[in-house]
Amino acid sequence: MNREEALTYVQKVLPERRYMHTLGVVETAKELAEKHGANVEHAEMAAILHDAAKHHDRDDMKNLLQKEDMDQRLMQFHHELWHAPVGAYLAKVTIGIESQDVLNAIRFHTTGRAKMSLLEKIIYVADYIEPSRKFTGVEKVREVAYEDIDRALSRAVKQSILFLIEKKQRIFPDTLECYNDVMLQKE
Ligand code: DGI
Ligand code: FE
Ligand code: FE
Ligand code: FE
Repeated sequence: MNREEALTYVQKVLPERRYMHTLGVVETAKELAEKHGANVEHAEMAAILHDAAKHHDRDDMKNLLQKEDMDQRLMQFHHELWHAPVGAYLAKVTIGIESQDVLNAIRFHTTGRAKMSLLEKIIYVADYIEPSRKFTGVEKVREVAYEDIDRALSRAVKQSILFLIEKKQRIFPDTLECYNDVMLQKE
């Protein structure tokens, strides 16, 4: 599928609000990719598809997680985390995306991970700062995203973990490994 077809696909499977969020991530990811010298077409495709599985049937996601040999630790964590790897699966199988970097950017957009590629960082940060995001601390990440993607990632990951602790949610190992990795660089 080309970008138009991929957009039509996600428009069909997502409610209006989530589709608007997706369009915000697309614009932000393209700007960040241009600014930081990443592949703009890859950034656009990953952004279009990043939340493709957000409203996928929960039982079906559970089946796919088992059948398709995804990270089995996900089963013990909040189902909110499942849409990222299932989205990568749909991008590969249904949409026909071949770039492993694009598939990884979708797969790790929720938790992050250690040693993220530039494209993975861009999608993670764009998802966090796109124009319709209003939560506390978003400005702190927006401020630096166009100058220093690593600092933006580091701020976003820190704030996400603090938010999860406040909500008494468990933290997935990839999220913690992402935090430990970004803390190697100085704020
Ligand atoms: O799909 P979006 O709403 O655009 O954003 P997202 O995919 O980045 O995050 C979805 C939710 O996942 C968000 O409320 C935070 C949550 N999340 C991220 N990392 C973890 C997590 N939830 C748990 N329980 N554990 C994590 O490590
Ligand atoms: Fe998401
Ligand atoms: Fe996110
Ligand atoms: Fe999103």
